Amino acid sequence: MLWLAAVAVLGMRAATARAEDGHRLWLRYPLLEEPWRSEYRAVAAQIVDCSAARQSAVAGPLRAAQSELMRGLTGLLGAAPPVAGRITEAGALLLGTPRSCALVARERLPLRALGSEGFLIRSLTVRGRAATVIAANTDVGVLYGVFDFLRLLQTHRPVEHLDISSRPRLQLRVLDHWDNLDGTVERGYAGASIWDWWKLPDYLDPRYVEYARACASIGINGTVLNNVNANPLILTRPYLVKVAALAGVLRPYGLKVYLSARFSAPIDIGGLKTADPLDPAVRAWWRSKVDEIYRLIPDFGGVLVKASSEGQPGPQDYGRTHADGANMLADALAPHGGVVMWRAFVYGHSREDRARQAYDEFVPLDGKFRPNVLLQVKNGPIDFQPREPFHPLFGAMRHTPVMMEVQITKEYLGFATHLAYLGPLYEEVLRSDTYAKGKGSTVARVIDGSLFGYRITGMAGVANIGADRNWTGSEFDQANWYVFGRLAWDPTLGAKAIAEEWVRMTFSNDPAFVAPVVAMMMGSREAVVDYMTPLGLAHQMATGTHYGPGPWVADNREPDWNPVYYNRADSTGIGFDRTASGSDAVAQYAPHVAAEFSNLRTVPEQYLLWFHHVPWDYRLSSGRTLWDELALHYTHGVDAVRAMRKTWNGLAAYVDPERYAEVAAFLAIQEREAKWWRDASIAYFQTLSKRPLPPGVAAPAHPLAEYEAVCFPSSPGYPGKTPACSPPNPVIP
Ligand code: BDP
Repeated sequence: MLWLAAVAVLGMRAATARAEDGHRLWLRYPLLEEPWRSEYRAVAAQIVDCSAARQSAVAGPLRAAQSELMRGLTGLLGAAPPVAGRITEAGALLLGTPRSCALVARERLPLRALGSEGFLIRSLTVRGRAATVIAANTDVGVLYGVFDFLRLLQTHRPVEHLDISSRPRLQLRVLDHWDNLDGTVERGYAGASIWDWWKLPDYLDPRYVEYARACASIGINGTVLNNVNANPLILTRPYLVKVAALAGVLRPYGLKVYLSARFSAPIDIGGLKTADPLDPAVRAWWRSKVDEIYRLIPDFGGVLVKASSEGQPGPQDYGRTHADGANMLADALAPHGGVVMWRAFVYGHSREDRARQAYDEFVPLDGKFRPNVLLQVKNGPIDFQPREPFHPLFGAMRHTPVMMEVQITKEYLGFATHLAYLGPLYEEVLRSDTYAKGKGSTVARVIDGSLFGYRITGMAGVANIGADRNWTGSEFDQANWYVFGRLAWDPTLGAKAIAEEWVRMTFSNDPAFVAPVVAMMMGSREAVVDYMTPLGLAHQMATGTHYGPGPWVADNREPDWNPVYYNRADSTGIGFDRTASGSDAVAQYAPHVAAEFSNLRTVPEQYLLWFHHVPWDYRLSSGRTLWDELALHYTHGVDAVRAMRKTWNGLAAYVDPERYAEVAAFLAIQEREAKWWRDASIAYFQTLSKRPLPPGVAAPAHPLAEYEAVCFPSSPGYPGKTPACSPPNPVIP
């Protein structure tokens, strides 16, 4: 009988519970258990709507803050606390700015240092009653404060004696969507674009608000709506009207809209014969185009530009410099307060070493850019690899604000089905020391402006968001969106602490779940490095799709599209000599760093083959030969994924069945493909090293030819491109 009753209760629960499809991200607000529910109820017994002018009735960040607080508390506490115009009981929550709330003004809180986006959360006593105030100088600051307060509740932190103040260290915290107007997403693995250009501006998908809430909850304050490989049509009036409609939805959440601009737009849509940045007609065209944009979107953020790179038009087509191009746009935007984010991702193919090019092109231009130009530099000198050393432009541009671009989408890290938490990757770059002004000149201090006194600062992440129900194509990829926002707010935060926050909010606060999952996440990126590109290897991915191994690929038209260009493996050894005896790219770093990287004895082993061509029998710090160590790293990568699977298999009891099953299935894919990477890479490199595998390392399961034959007729994230292989053979041996 008891058993039957239990089954019935469980059945009812299952029927009423909302299916967990990941859609609510880290903003699930599930009903808290005791003792937290009672504790928090005491602190949030009442919400005080102190807005004298009732500004909160107007759509804007303050109203968004109030409704988020309501939504959060209703979920977490089981019922919404009453709202009153003044404090009537202990445990009141006050939110507002000194302007919107007389009570906040009366408390004389130290708000000045918080700037225009920071917030303060403080426990205090008002007229003898315990209260908590969430205050800021601006409404959007209040919104960020509310999300922070809810985070405390969601992660079971004490809230009786709060004294928190926080302000973002970076000004522009931006998502770059590589979304095309036809709804596809370049390097997107979460389905179609979330922007439904066809139905805009008349239909505003409720998803846009959900997106804005998620972004605001982690402090993201800007979004570039379209692909850097930009379609000029986005700048035509019909599309600008659609953009304006989106901007209207995102604005109450503190999100500014930016667009990627195609440099040749004056020709493409303006009917001019040239896009020469020094041509008066071209300059006038951009000025009037920008004026038009601001008439529609008064708080438009500015433009992102990929120019003279990978076949995109740019100032170099007219014999002009990047500074000429960027300044022309900057001049058009300056009267409106807009910025230009000019990308430093440039490469042409004649180069001996692609890693050198951005530095060589931009360093001579330092000081020649207008004050509203930021140079947007990828974290590493090549292209979003599982691991790269930091880009030498960090620390080299003293007079030009440099912002960092990272990829949140996992183009080179196994798409959505490989679990790789990118927090450690971002943290590794941010903490790298450029030595530009001696020890302690970290990349974080370059981009937060404190090293060189930049007046504008920022960080951009290439979004991993799509129309999939769970937004990012996998549950765990949500953590990469999350950690990007948190680190852009404060680059000194730790990847591990952020992972823990995310796990607690997204899944469970149970320590028996949190600890192993955080450990799994923290090791996951290194596992990918090991099974794909250990010891400083890079760009070993198959052509075009960048999915799966292709270390043997040598048949691309352009040398630097070929993995062999990067691995330089031959019978003598492997690795790219970037020291003085090779391309000397190492000289682009500050002398202290250059000395460390160029010396075989001091270069960190994780960058060994990035900087050096090393004989197969060279002995590493372990005492083992390079060949043995390489084989072991590949194998460790596979073992690590196996261990992740085992961890997850033991956690079914803590997760809803839907999300549990998805993660389990993806980990199975990852294990199979990690082995594919290991086997294929070892099979290929062994044809050159001609050495036996060390003890404990299994031989590849299949002959090299079978790995070489794998190629996919279509793959996500590479829209409209013909497969770079024939015949198609998507069978992984
Ligand atoms: C590469 C991608 C390509 C992008 C390019 C970029 O493969 O799709 O267009 O970066 O950042 O990683 O512009």
